[in-house]
Amino acid sequence: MILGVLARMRVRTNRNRAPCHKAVIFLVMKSYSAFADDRGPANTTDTRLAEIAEHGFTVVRGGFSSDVADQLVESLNRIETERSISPANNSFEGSNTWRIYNLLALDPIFAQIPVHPVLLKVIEGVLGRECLISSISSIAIGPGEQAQPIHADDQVLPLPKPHAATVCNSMWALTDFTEANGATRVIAGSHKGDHSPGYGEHFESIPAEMDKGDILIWHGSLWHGGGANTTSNRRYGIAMNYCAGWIRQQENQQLGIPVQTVSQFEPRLQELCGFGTYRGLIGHIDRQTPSDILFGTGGRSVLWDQI
Ligand SMILES: O=C(O)CCC(=O)C(=O)O
Repeated sequence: MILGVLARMRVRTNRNRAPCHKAVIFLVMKSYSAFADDRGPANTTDTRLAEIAEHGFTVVRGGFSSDVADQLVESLNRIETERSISPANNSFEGSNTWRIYNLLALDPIFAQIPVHPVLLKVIEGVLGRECLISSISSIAIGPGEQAQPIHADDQVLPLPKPHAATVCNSMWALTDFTEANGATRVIAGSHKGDHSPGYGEHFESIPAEMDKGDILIWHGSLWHGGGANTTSNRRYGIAMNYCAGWIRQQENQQLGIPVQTVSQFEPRLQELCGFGTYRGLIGHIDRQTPSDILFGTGGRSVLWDQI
């Protein structure tokens, strides 16, 4: 099956050595746009999981409609104006990049994103059913932005690499993502390396070009970064990030989102925000599941009562 995936990707396996301590051969692809359109029954959760295991990433083509993309952009533009959001102006978040964090607190329109059925199935396959939202933010890369330093999203975690995925992230293309407008750049196979990239170093990478409505999903150890935008338009994306249920979320969803807002979420979204427990144990309050206390759901027992 992997051979089929490689054929579809038209990759060159020219055995460029990655800048790793341990020999890891990264695949060098000319362009991610070489991916065939993968809508259709041949693309199952299993084929996507196999791509992530092998290359570190996959793309769901046509994951959401153009109308949804436009509505999301409209909401982001409104929030940006209302909150006078401006670029953070540091080397990681960028000087011409508009980021809006904690989106679930800001507009109900974002509640559909974490529970997207195709995306969530893949994430659960990588991180397990008890995964959590790590963060959900928008990233609008503006004209003139430089390429972001290549990094791995799990590189602050003190775990020897390579390790099983603790983080699995996605990028929703709200506009077309092209090499020119700052499509996310990835280094295929880099999630298998024994370390994270040195900050600010140069690495050969390829642009994950996508049509508006596509979703890029990657293993948290994959080396990647936002691209430079040399066009005169913004590249709008939503970074929908998840983590395993047993590590800390990047954005604090329990304190960051008003409880009244969370009470309106569907139960699965409440769980993803961290109002459940991991294995009936981690995150309990006085032997109870937080959502049972707050929203009167379930009455789920603590692990110790189940053994
Ligand atoms: O904007 C992008 O394409 C990637 C951004 C990213 O990787 C990050 O900010 O961690």
